[in-house]
Amino acid sequence: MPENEELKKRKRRVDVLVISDVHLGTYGCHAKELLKYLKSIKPKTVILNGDIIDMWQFSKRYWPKSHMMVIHHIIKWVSKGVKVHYITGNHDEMLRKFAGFKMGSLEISNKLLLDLNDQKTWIFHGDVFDVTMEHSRWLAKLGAHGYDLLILINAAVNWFSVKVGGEKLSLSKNIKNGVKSAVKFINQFEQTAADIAIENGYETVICGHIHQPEMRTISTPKGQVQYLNSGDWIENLSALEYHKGTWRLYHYQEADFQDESIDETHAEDELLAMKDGKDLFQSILGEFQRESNYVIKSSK
Ligand SMILES: [Mn+2]
Repeated sequence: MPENEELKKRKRRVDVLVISDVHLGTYGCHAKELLKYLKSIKPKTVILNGDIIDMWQFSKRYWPKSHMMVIHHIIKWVSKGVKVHYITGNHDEMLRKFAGFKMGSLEISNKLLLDLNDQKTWIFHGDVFDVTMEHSRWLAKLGAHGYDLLILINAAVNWFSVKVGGEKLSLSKNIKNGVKSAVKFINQFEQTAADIAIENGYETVICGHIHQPEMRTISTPKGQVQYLNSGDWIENLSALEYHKGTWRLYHYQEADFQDESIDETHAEDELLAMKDGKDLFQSILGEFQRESNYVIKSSK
């Protein structure tokens, strides 16, 4: 490939990359822009903080090459030994039963606790706040188990809601109800995340889910915490980058990538037709195995 030497030099080093709410498999996903961005950096650790593949809206008809190429790129990182954490969200909750799964440098989990420069950093998607927003503050008092309890409550409420013929409760509906309530919701979300983080003695809390990129300190009478949100790749095209001890909120700018084009000829030719999230997961595992076999062979 002609890009090799020059592009490698230009790749920006990042200690930790956090992206969320990519929603691969939906029309709104800016996969090409994301791919240009991913190709421009060289991360040591990658945290995919939920809703990366949208398995609710996943349709057999819409799975463009650029979407598969994003997965390819991430798998390539895994096969090169880049640490990749896949944290589940509500649109990829089918993966929640795979929490604890490890393969090479890939790991699936529901939440993650990292020590970054002695800063206890708590990372999770955030949909667990949806159905319990008003009551979740007391969960803070339950300490470390509070989050697991939230996951259970959320699953139970959604199960019940679907059983009685309703829909799963989702944030997008709250947003459609008006900007005012959306602003209130976002504030409440950020405040709840901060409260629970402070209660547990975490210095930094990182969420996704509300598609609202953010980086700010939240103070409460009990202390303060750095609240970060990686935003999304539907509207904001944003990410979080941690490098040399500092967090930065990245915003995609088309002008930065004017000369780059995405060569789609290397992607899979067939459109993937899958019945559900489990099939997609199996297919991604297959991709991963193929990619790592290739690496093993070529390193011999
Ligand atoms: Mn979400």
